[in-house]
Amino acid sequence: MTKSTSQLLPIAYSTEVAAAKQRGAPIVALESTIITHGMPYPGNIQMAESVEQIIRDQGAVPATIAVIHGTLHIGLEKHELEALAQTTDAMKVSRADIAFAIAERRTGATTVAATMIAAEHAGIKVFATGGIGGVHRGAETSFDISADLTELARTAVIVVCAGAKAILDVPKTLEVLETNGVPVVTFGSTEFPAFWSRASGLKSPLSLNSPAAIANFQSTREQLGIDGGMLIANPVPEEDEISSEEMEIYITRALSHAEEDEIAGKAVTPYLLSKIFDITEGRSLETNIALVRNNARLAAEIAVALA
Ligand code: PSU
Ligand code: MN
Repeated sequence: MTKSTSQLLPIAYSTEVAAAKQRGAPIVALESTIITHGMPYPGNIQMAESVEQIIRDQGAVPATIAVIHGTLHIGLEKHELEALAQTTDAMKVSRADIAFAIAERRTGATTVAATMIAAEHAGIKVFATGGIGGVHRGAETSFDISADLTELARTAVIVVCAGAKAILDVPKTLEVLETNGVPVVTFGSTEFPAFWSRASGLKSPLSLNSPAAIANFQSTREQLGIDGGMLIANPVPEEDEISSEEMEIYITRALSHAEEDEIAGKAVTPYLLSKIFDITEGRSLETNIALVRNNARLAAEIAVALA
């Protein structure tokens, strides 16, 4: 195993990613908060490994990103991925704290925002995840708006997700993205998807039907000198979805638990995901895994089209 470590920043590329960079092969970034804070073990490692394989099968190279004992990893070796999946005390690092985790030699899993920062630093243009953070319900009093949204506005990475989770205020999430000039493109549909469900009842601001068209749109933005990223929403496959009517019942229940337990800040998203997992007896996790796999496939196709 050869690792290249830069003198300035403790950064390590996996063998596979280092080789891909050298030959200019397409690379797809993957986040790690979904592994440590989004899913229980061992479902999380099964998801992470199968998602990496899907990217390889499409002719691209996966780069799961995390901070391990203060080193920023761009791509994880198999044993590192397995160890991270079993870590119970990893920090959840976003823009505010990714440098803190490195400076203080900590282990941290990167959110969408922090993964975008690391991907751009490593020259990776496409990133696949499950769902992005957004404007939380009740944000008018809590001010809880994910740093993922402002990151999309400033960092030039294409993020492929399954929409915004219905635990959020989805209309307000779309408003904030629009204010920040982030293109929101739904793949193959005119309706913006809601993570576990294909329907949100909201029209997608933009729609495109092929990876080549998405790559061409991004190239055109670059030619115009427009910086920042874009959000690709990829609806969960029909056979894996849970309808929005059914999800709303579970979400309402999870939200009332969160209120009783006075959950706030960074803990909100992981808390709601695990409550919904319990309420649906694991069915939400199956849908979550299916949609991440679906997003990895599309992200790899976009990365290949860009290369
Ligand atoms: N989507 C998932 N599971 C997750 C997340 C998203 O299916 O765990 C994580 C992502 O890392 C996202 C983060 O960036 O939740 C958003 O957290 P917050 O709302 O605290 O910004
Ligand atoms: Mn938040």
